[in-house]
Amino acid sequence: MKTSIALNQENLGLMPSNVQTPSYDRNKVTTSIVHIGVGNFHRSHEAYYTNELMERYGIMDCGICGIGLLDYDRRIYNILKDQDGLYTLVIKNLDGTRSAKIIGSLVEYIFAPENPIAVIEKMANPDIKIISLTITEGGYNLNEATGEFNFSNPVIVEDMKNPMSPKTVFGYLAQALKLRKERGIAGCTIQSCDNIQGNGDVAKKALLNYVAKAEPELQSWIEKNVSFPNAMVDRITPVTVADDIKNLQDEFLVDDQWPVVCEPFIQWVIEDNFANGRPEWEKVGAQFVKNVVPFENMKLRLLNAGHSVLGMLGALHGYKTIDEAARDEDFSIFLKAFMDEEVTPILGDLGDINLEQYKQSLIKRFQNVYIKDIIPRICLESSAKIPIFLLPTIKGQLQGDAKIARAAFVVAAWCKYNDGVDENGNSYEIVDAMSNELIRAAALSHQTPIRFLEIEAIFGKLVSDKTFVDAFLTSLEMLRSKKVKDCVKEMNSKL
Ligand code: CS2
Repeated sequence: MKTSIALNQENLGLMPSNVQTPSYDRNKVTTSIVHIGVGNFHRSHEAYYTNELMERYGIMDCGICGIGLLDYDRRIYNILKDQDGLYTLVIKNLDGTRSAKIIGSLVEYIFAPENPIAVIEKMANPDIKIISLTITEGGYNLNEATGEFNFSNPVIVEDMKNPMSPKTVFGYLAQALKLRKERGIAGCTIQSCDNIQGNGDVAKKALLNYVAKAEPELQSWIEKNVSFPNAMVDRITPVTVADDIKNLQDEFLVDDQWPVVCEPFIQWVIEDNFANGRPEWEKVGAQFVKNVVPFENMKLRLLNAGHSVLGMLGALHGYKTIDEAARDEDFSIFLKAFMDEEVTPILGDLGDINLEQYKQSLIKRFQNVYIKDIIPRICLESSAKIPIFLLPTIKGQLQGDAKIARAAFVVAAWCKYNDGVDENGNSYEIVDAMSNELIRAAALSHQTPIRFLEIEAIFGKLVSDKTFVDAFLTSLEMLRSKKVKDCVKEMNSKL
């Protein structure tokens, strides 16, 4: 058996021919993008597109400097240090074939807890034109129901007190932009890559809210010199598991401590609103448009909500991965009907997008057996996801013909999910910033079902909408008296 080759710059030339390696000279790459949150998604998406620009067009001035803000990021920092910023992207096709590509666009990395000043200086550096973010849906620190910035969050309180050693993205951005202003450096683009409707607008709102209190004199400078394009981002990127590392060693002889696996599909639709220039990502497939809202609506409410549908129902049933749930005929009929009858009518004008094709392709993507996207990844942080992915559909439908039975059923399944045990008696952890509140509300809902909808930061005024409350109560009662699959079968046959 051949031994695998440790991934680093020096060994690139030793990689077998079935591994694609950067053919460009990484020493010539200059950095103009700072990215906060170098998780798997950034590495399968923005860093991939940028690598393609370097590889296919020799465009070398768009190197990325990754930033890790959380203690948790220490691991990726150490690994990228060992691997000279290189990592492998393994694309798993629907027919079981896979390709391995080494990505070279990540050329620097700073671990913020060890060197906050270096991070502030890097973001303020005149060469940096874009600061991009994948900080998760919950990372914008806004109350889901009221949209208000949460100043009582202890890390925000700390950042206000110690501006030069920030902990949050807002603390860092405020100090870096302040330096840019003081030094007469041009503004930049803050580019959110998170799954949020109007992600650029949300990033802007959160930052301006923070700055209004922390650095009030900076507000008008930001308004004039910084842009916040909205974007729809898409590529299903599961958690990396030990088998992925081993398969990469066995099949491609690459010894990578943290490769990224993903599906072949990729999409990035971006509002063309960049304050200080941008890479020509359109050359490698990104779409620049005037209005990204229809694309966001479609993706968040069909793909992300679709994931939550399969995640919640699948978790109760005891499935482990999304593909298992998506290949369950009862669940996939339910999902397609949810998409057709509850989401499609309120998507509005989507121009020349073929929606039927999009929905069919989503179901195929969910069913990709090689992806093995684990259900806990989908269900984690649902308190930040459901209000973005699912509740807008319910609110939209309540303004129209009020078809919400399936969406309300998923909310009820989420309530039951917070009991922390599936229908086979196996318990699981509720990983959520609001886990205490969710678990408490779910427990109370056994006696008084409406308690779950009284979580104001999630449901806001929906708790007083009779149509929604009735649909939720009916679903929860059904889910507490029979198995989720029987409920779904019944709904599939009746509705
Ligand atoms: C998922 C997303 O987090 C989730 O619940 O729906 O991570 C999804 O896989 C991506 O947005 C796909 O583009």
